[in-house]
Amino acid sequence: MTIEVGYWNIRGLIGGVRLMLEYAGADWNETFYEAHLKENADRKDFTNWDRSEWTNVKATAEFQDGFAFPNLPYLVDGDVRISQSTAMLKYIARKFDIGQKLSDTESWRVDQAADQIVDVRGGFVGLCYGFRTPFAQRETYCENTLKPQLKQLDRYMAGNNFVAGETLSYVDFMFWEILDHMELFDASLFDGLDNIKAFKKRFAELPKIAAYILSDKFMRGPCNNKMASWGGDKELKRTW
Ligand SMILES: N[C@@H](CCC(=O)N[C@@H](CS)C(=O)NCC(=O)O)C(=O)O
Repeated sequence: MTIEVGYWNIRGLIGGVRLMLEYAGADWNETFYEAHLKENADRKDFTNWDRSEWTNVKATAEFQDGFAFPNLPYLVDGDVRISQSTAMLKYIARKFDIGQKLSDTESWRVDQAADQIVDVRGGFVGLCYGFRTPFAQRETYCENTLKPQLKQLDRYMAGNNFVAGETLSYVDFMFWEILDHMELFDASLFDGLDNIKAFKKRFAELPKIAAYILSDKFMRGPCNNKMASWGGDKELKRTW
């Protein structure tokens, strides 16, 4: 049975899910939704974006009754209907037996890192869209918040091949995905962070991942939706 996923036509929260579906060799298919700017409207004002391609689908009985929490991204696998990107990753990992035999230490390392990565990612994405930190404050945000957070994550990876330790698990997919967005935003964020750099390379060299990244199926950009101050275009242009 084909696994169906749906999301905006960006990497955003689904990039890690795409990586894992490819790594697992799953039969999967994706529905893309687009936000459209209303005529002559200011693109930075979020209310000027018409999201009806998705909200019309979200309003249907199939989505309102079929999902506990209708949202993007979502996953449908037969009778299984899941939203929440981390729950989707964990579902796919269980289905394809990825990282299911963790030691006690590996288990809490994965759980702890998953929550931390969600927090760090939320801050970074909130900067890219400007809804948590004004984009004009990116330099101070990177120096005072993001770089110290990355330094902690770098220390977490010291002596470990993957986030758990030796075992690849769902959290590696969400970690690599947001690290890739950050590297595309500003590669110098990783200066001096040799453990993060080594992890990023190691993960990208897993044969299934390497093949996917090289394929036409892989989306390098956009990382974010079109109203973002960075990452909303395919080319991921820097405007500063
Ligand atoms: N915690 C959720 C966040 C979901 C979310 O914020 N989705 C955004 C895109 S990143 C959205 O546009 N949702 C559509 C909606 O609100 O209907 C997850 O990890 O999946």
